[in-house]
Amino acid sequence: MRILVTGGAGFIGSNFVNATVRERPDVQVTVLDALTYAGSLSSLSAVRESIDFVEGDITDVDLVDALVAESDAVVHFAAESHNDNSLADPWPFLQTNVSGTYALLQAVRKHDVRYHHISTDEVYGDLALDDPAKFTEHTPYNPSSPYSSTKAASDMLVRAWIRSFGVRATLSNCSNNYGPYQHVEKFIPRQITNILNGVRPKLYGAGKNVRDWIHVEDHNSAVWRILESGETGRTYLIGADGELDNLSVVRMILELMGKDPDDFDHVTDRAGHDLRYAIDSSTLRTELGWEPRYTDFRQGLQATIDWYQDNHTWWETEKHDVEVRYAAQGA
Ligand code: NAD
Ligand code: TDX
Repeated sequence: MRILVTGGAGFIGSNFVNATVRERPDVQVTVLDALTYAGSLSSLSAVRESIDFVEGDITDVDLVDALVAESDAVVHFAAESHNDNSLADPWPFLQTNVSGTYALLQAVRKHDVRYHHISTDEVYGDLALDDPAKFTEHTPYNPSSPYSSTKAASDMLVRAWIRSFGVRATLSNCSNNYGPYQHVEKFIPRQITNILNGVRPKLYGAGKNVRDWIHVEDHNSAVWRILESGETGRTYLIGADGELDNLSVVRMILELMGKDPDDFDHVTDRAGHDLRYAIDSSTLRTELGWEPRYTDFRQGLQATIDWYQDNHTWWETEKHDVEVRYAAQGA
């Protein structure tokens, strides 16, 4: 089987490629990645000899067409992925998330190639803090940010290409991932690397916002399960029942790193900040028999802290640029 992985040098994509090469010797992987600020070839160093790597943009229709023509399946991770960046400059989000997905859909349609679309729970908007409800496959789309609205738009394109052109596609909407190789702009790695640099963690607002954390390896095992056993045309929600408010996460990171749990700063809140995300993944569990393996968040967080501690060179350069950008926003 030959699979094309877009965004394979990013956080989730590189973990997917590393796991695939490790666990599935029968799969030949080609990565297509533009190596934006968020992509790094060093995340693929362990498997570099076993894969084909193409540096290129998913909006390049000729390149995408040629690569899709040679593939049995496409797993589409590539995206502009950070909400704060989408507030500062939405345009790259429109180009990559919407036009890039369009280019891929046209190519899989033309060559009749199986397609899996990676999306987010943020397309559903947010839930109230005191609402026991969770997102399901039937929750109406209601995105809040430029990032989530472009992800919602890309999901809509996939659904239309399934219905109108019979494209053999599945979609998955996953909750917040954590684990190794996550860019230091994101919440958990930002706080870990702040502490490693002797800087206090930065919490947006009061820290009451809730995210539903899942280890990246569990997200990727679900993607493989859907790719192999999912029904085309369907959307699957991926989550591991990991709801926690941001304040608790910051305090846990500080404690695990041997610091005073109150040793953090409150900074300017994100505009339009979604309150709570929560995923009901029962369909994936009952129909496809998937279960997460990382059920102890504290343990997964400790392993993630250890990874950042042991891999300074992976994040040091980006860290400086990211903090300059945050400082300009008062965050
Ligand atoms: P990331 O920002 O770490 O990585 C994105 C990758 O895509 C990078 O390697 C980047 O170079 C590449 N890329 C960006 N624009 C490109 C373009 N025009 N052409 C080719 N490559 C391009 O993102 P991530 O956190 O790994 O997210 C991967 C996917 O998972 C995204 O689709 C995101 O919406 C989705 N998702 C992420 C999370 C999360 O918690 N991180 C949760 C649910 C869904
Ligand atoms: O310094 C910070 N302080 C802080 O309190 C940062 C960077 C974030 N936060 C808060 C904002 C959120 O409530 O932490 C929470 C998590 O923030 P992010 O890591 O930016 O993630 P989020 O906005 O929830 O989106 C993530 O999950 C869904 C990914 O970035 C998306 O790509 C994915 O779709």
